[in-house]
Amino acid sequence: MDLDAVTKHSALHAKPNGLILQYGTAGFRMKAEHLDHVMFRMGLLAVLRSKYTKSTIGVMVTASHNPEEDNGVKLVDPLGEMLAPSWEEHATCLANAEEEDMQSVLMDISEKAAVDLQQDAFVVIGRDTRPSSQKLSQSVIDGVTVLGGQFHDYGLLTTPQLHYMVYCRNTNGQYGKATIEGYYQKLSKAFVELTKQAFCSGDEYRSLKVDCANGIGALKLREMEYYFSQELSVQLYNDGTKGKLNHLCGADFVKSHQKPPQGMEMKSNERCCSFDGDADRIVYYYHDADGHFHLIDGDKIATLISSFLKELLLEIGESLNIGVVQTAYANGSSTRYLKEVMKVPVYCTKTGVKHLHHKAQEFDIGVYFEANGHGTVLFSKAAEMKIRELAKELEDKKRKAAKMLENVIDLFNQAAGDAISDMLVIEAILALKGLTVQQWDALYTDLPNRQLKVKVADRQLISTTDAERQAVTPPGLQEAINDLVKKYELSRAFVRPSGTEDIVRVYAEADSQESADSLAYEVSVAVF
Ligand code: 16G
Ligand code: ZN
Repeated sequence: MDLDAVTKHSALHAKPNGLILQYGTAGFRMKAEHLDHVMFRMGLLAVLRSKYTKSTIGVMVTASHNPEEDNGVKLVDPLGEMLAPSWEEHATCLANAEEEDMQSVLMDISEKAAVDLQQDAFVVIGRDTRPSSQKLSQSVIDGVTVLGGQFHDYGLLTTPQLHYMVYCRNTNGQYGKATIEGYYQKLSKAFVELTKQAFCSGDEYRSLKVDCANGIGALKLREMEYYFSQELSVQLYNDGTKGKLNHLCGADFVKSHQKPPQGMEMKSNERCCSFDGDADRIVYYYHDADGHFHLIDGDKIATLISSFLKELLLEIGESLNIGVVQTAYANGSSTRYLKEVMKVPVYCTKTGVKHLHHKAQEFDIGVYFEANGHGTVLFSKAAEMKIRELAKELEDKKRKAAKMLENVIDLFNQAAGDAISDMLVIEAILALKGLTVQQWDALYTDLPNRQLKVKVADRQLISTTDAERQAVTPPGLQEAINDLVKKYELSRAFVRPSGTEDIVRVYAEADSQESADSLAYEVSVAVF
């Protein structure tokens, strides 16, 4: 490690005085102008991580659904997962090191983690369409090269595409080809194969309006469209040619405001969906004949997908276990429907994809979605092998079901929640089952709910347990929430400190919107 070179280059990416950051659920995220030093340092860290894991590591420059002025950075681990928690701490230390301590902090991390410094390092880099992203990704590259790491810069990619590239590269191409064409071809082939089986292929199933949040999703969907345009035609809105990234559009806007994005022309009962700014989240929606807006969020996506998978498993007669993973934000109706009607086991984890992903790995087939639309389905290696065998061995209907499952495995991004991949899965299922968007929506009725943000002096005073559903501190808070919840029917409420903003989040649901609103309000008063 040429520490003098590090010092020299680090000075060119100086840390603003007094700035302290933490590597959180979304990596580092803040105003782009303060991030140059973080990018350089994450380039350094990616090299150490790559040496340590003897694998390719990914660095993604994005701030997802945040405003255009923000940016952020996340490291991607060898199998396409989020960075391991112990290294999140190293990331935080390195990002906060004063200039004169850079050498010692780097040495410290290398020693603590027992990094073999002689090992080669390889880092792949991707970025979203923010004006600041290109320059910031150059700073990452500067960090990588100063430590002697090799790199490949993919340039513009969606976040899940970068996860895919990392996964492909570390599995010797077994998962797929680590190129953008490789990604398009793998997913499109699976999608085309799957939809071939659709007996309901009338026009109404074949077109979809997509709000791309004025982000990278538009570029990538446009490139990919050609590969599946025979089966599905997509009309892109908020494609970045006019509007501002994430401004009044995108999955986060639609989910939190419960209304359509600006610029979308919605006819009644037409299927529409929104990606977020880095295309790792998706939500669907439509206007009914009366002009009412209906949101179909991650919970309903998980339900549609799980029921489809369960039917296929029944068809092939294999007892592979399936589990659904949600967070505390999952609508109570979805949890009840999954457990009681569909009879699938449901688990709740803390907010943040890494928690859901980790839990989902425990099952043969693990379905995970956050209500905000981030999720995917994971197949264990054993389940995948079994399914691929059955697709060869079985006959007739069983074989057809096994083949469909095989295509579903290929269509889901096994490394991360992926708006493009999820969209194609959903479109295939709707076509195969002959379901309209209203029929899908009618699976169950969401309980009215309300989310509020509360500004407090120190949000860390609130700590939680039971997958964030119970407050442990401050003393008395949980008892107060319990008393409030008792006043309403079908009610539930929780509070948790946000991992991405300096606020406390309150969630409440109840039998009517009025009740949910007032319960949320009362709980936020109890927090304050
Ligand atoms: C991050 C998480 C997302 C989570 C959100 C919660 C990842 C890739 N992203 O964006 O899953 O829903 O944080 O934010 O893990 P909050 O802590 O502010 O509520
Ligand atoms: Zn995102």
